[in-house]
Amino acid sequence: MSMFKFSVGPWNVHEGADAFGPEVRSSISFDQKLRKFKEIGFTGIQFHDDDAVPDMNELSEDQIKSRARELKQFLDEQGLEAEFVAPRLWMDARTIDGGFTSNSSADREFAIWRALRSIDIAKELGSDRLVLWLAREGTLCSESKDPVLSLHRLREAINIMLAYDPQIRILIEPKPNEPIDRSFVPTVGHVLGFANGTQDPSRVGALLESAHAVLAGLEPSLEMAFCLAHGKLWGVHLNDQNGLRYDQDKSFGVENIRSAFNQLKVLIDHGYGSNGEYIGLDVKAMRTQSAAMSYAHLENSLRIVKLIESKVRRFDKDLVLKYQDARNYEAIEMYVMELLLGEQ
Ligand code: 3MF
Ligand code: MG
Repeated sequence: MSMFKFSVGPWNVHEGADAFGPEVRSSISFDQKLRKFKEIGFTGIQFHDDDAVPDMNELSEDQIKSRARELKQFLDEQGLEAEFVAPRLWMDARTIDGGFTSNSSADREFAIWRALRSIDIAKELGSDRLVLWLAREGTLCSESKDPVLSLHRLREAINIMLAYDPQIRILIEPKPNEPIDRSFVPTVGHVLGFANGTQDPSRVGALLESAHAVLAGLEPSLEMAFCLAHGKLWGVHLNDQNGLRYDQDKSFGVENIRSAFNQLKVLIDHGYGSNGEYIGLDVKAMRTQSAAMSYAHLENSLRIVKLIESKVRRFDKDLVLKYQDARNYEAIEMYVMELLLGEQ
């Protein structure tokens, strides 16, 4: 039995297109995905704004809210909750150059419009969390944007969001690269520094994705620890990543089981979840898989989280304390390896 509640985004079940090839699996409807998520053990849903309200650019602000209310009713009927809403600021023609840091003022205004509508949708869905994955807030060509001005623009945009709704909390999900070459806010350390310069730092925190930390050359469990030490870890996207490659979103723990163990250990040791935080997954099915296998990576990741969670709970703290006192770190290392290999 897990102590945690789990969340997932509809984009985690997808048709398998990548940068070099088209879809390989048929589409599954949104309602069908949500029902299946519930069946396999998720209670929270992560939404992009237009997952929640398709074609929102065509709708008035009132229409957007009323569509969101209809979705809330469906979620209630299914026994599901909205974990967060995130504006999808990387698909539209107006966000080619980024959203909040675009060089075009009209495009920046559009990005802010989407962020405010995302707040409206979150409120209708009963969530106080807005997630910003700053997909294109950086450069492909270093000299194409003034980095300091860009960060001022980002801060101004976030201040507008904070002022728009006094309850909303903003979770920045940093990623060092992809689709851009270099991000202006690449790690959670940057997020927390940046949060301090906003109008209400107490409402700006972080969502840490394991693979994004690996892409920055950092250890995800320590990135989580950094946020936990500041009371700022408000969301996680557990997954895995084989070193410095394209963003892989592999099932949790399949590349680095010791890191996966330490991620869950730091979360459990420091009470993650006690303020309603979800264990979110952000995993992709391999492109080789058939439509019948569309959910296997999610089921596998959930099972891996639970198996590792039980290892963390069996971790012999007294024994390790003794080894720490004796500075016998080889013994700690071997103890952890035996625990993970089923010999303890
Ligand atoms: C990209 C991501 C994103 C975010 C999502 C919610 C598409 O690497 O991780 O997934 O998680 O936009 O913020
Ligand atoms: Mg993510």
